[in-house]
Amino acid sequence: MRIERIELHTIGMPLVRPFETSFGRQTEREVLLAHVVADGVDGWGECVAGTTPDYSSEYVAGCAAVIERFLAPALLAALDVTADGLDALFRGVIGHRMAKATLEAAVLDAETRAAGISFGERLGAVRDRVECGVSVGISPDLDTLLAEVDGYVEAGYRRIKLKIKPGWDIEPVARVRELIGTLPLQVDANTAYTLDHVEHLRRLDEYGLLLIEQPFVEEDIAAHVLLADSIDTPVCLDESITSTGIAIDAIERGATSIVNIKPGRVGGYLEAVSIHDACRALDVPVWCGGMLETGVGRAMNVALAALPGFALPGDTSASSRYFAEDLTEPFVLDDGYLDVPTGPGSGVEIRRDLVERWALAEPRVLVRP
Ligand code: NPQ
Ligand code: MG
Repeated sequence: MRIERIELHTIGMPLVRPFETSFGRQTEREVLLAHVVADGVDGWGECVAGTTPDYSSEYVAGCAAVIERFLAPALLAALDVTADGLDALFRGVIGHRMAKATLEAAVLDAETRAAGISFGERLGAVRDRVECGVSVGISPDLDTLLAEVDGYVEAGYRRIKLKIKPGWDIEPVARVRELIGTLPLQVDANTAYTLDHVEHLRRLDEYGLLLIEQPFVEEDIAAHVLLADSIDTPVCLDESITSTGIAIDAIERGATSIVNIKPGRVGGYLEAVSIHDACRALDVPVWCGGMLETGVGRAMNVALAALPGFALPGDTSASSRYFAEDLTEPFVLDDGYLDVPTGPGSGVEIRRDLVERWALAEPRVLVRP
């Protein structure tokens, strides 16, 4: 394909409730969207970066800048763009995986729409629906937490994930376990602990958790190996896993026995599939993480989560978990599952009126020189 035009939109979407993690509290989701027009076909990609560089070093305005200055010019200058060729096209830019993933998603969307195939078909999906979990933020108090969890259980979610941090861990886990009985439960620390907490974290073993996600800083694979050796609860890496090579290394060193795959964090859906394939070859189960995506990113994540190695429910929640109104047709839970879209491309249509209504700035329009 030849890319004719790239538009960057930044929008703000109110969250149905504040979402608090060990690194911060969100009340609104700022979202960067890339819209490519290629041979008359539209493609949309969503950037998973947040407003501030707290989950990772990337953030919305930084992604927009690196796209505008470096990635989009490379894309617009190329004579024949394919999703498979983007890795080579973007090789001159180190890192900035979330920015690269945004354009990759848009190109994949355009490519699959032009070919008349779905995202699921393109990536290798083998299921027509996926099992869904939900990520529950840190609450002001235990009663509020229990009420929120109870609502998700009622809604049909098949797995609960609690955000934890020092001072908000054993007791919330104990109380939620008591509330939900044998429903699968896991925790996510978003790097809030240090090796000094190993003995404390061992107390989680009592609650039959599926896994503990990213207890330590992303660079410290060795610390995760130490924890994995002294705790029964499986250790699962999120922030640390930024490529297939790092995933294989972390698995071989014993730092992670389950892997959270987020396409944005690893540079795109094709790298996500590559990590899936590598984990499958090593018999390591994977699951699809979530980054408070709108329907655009959610549709693609649901397609990815339908690949055979995605053995655990993902953070692929319903639209209503985060938004009163989604940017696309809403994803609605059916018996704890979401259907994999079957239409061409991502299979969802973006509501252009909402992109306009929720715009935080004028769109940036980039064209071939
Ligand atoms: C995680 N997501 O698994 C992330 C963390 C996270 C669903 O728990 C803005 C941008 C807000 C990215 C909040 C879930 C975010 C964000 C949380 C990522 O670690
Ligand atoms: Mg996580």
